[in-house]
Amino acid sequence: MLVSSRFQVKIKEVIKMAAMGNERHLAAESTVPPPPKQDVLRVYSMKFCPYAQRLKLVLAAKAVKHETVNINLVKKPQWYLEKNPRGLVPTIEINGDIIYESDITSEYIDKVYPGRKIVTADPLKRAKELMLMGDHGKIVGGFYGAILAQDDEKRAAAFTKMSAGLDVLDKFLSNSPMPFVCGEQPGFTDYMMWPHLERIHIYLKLALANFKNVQAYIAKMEKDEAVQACRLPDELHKEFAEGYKTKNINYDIGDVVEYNF
Ligand SMILES: N[C@@H](CCC(=O)N[C@@H](CS)C(=O)NCC(=O)O)C(=O)O
Repeated sequence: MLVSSRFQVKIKEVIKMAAMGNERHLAAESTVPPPPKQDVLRVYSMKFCPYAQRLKLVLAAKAVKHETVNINLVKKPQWYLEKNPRGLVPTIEINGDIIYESDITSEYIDKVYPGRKIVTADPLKRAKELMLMGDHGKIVGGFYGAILAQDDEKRAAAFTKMSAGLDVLDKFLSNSPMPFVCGEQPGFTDYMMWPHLERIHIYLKLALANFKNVQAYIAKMEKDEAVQACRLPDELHKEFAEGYKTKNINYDIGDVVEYNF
């Protein structure tokens, strides 16, 4: 059967979007979903959350099957706070156990599921990656500062902060013979850093202007299969960021699927 190329693009787009989970975001009035079935991994997420995306990238890189329950973080259900008292996503639930925090859940997944090992095993390399992650905090802080800045002074301060972190990453990349922070292919640290870099690349591009190594690195990361699987359309990201900025968040934009618990 002949399938039009426009239709194929649409299918590709739907597959890509599905990795972040198109499930409706459950809000305060929702009832607690039944627990996941035996050995089924459930991820509590939010489609546009960069921290949930870290975990989703690791799940995609290791091809770990899971189900997604999306949470409305502005109107959080009480039942969700009982699972994760911090009220943040991501959280995972499996066989009655709950784990939260993006780095902790991602590292747990890497340890217990088959597939390639994502966390760098070499202690010296890992220590250097952890120091880099410390500086990545400046990129993250600057990123939120830049989105929420109400005036030029605050925006400039946020860009300065972002630049300080990007400068460290740029130098790290220029001093490394490897294409990715973790080596020949993206690993844990690449996936922990990617979601905020992706967003900067999508809607704060100017911040990257002076960092040629970071730009080249982003271009390489964009070709990674896990990165592509977790990529939402730029327009949707921009729409969400606009709602975030104006405190008028709509989580259920783009495709939305209902649950069949
Ligand atoms: N330290 C957490 C941060 C997660 C986080 O901030 N997630 C945001 C969504 S992107 C959230 O749940 N926000 C809800 C809130 O702040 O109440 C992690 O690494 O998982």
